[in-house]
Amino acid sequence: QKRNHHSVGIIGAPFCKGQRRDGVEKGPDLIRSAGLVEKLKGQGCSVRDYGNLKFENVPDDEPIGKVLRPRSVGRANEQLADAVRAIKKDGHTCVMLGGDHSLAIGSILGHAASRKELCVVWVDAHADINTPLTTLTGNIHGQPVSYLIRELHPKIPVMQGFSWIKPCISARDIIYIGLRDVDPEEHYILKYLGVKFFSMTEVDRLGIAKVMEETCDHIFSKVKRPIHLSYDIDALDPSVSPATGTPVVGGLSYREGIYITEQICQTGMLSALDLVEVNPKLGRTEAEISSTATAAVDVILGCFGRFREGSHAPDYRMPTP
Ligand code: 4U7
Ligand code: MN
Ligand code: MN
Ligand code: MN
Repeated sequence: QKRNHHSVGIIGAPFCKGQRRDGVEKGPDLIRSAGLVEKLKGQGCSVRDYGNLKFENVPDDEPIGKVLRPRSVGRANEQLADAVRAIKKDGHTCVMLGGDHSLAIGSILGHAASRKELCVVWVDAHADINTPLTTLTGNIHGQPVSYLIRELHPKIPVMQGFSWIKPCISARDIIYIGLRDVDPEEHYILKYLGVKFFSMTEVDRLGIAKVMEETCDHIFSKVKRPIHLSYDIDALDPSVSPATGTPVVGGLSYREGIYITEQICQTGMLSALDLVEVNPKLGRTEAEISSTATAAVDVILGCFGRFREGSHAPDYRMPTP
């Protein structure tokens, strides 16, 4: 375990149109106001905050089939992809603060523009792999993965706002942790493609340590490669992070959620991180809002070298009397 010299670039994406509940666009500012930048600097990271994106309003954004607000989601992700590409070009590990999980489309595509060989670790209660034709809700935050996987490309209809999107990963390049609310159509897709996943059942059976060992074996089976960690706060149990749009009981404990980040950090390969689905408006009390914000910040800190055992500067010397 060596001392931090992470260089972090933060981009806020106050976007909510990938789902129906407002408030998730307030996620980036809530996470910042819980002290993210100061705490990252306090643990030795250099940080550049690129601020929040300003998303254009797309008028007349009628549904296409079941899919809701496709042009707004498509355009927002195009803007985000450009921003992430620029942050990677500047040499940072990119942290995207959402916003809803539809933003993973732009974040991963922007990342892949410079790191073609990337792999994705998707930490979520949900698989987010519905296609526009399997979705029951029409919400694009339940679909982002389907647009990114090459093997699913023949199953994706052409949609306005999405023509710039070219899939950038194979089914073997993504791994899930924390699943516990998967639609039947999504379960079929996971099995049909042979996608690797650790649902909460595997977390229970193996324990989080073995899950992370096997995760690293899987993603680094040939060579070590850049990791895109897409972390939906609803992966954590709602007792830890209640202020989110689609909470599901029986989630990761705070400790399991943080352990994942410590292990990803220790690979030395984290190249981009999404922290999404924090919705301050869905906290029923101030305590619920602040525990969700704290969990989000702690997930990010864990990704950048915070170890629970503590740490010290290599040049530290004890005071002598
Ligand atoms: B999240 C759902 F039907 N599968 O498609 C859907 F249960 O980004 C949920 O993981 C999607 O929060 C959840 O709408 C999206 C539903
Ligand atoms: Mn999600
Ligand atoms: Mn989810
Ligand atoms: Mn959710």
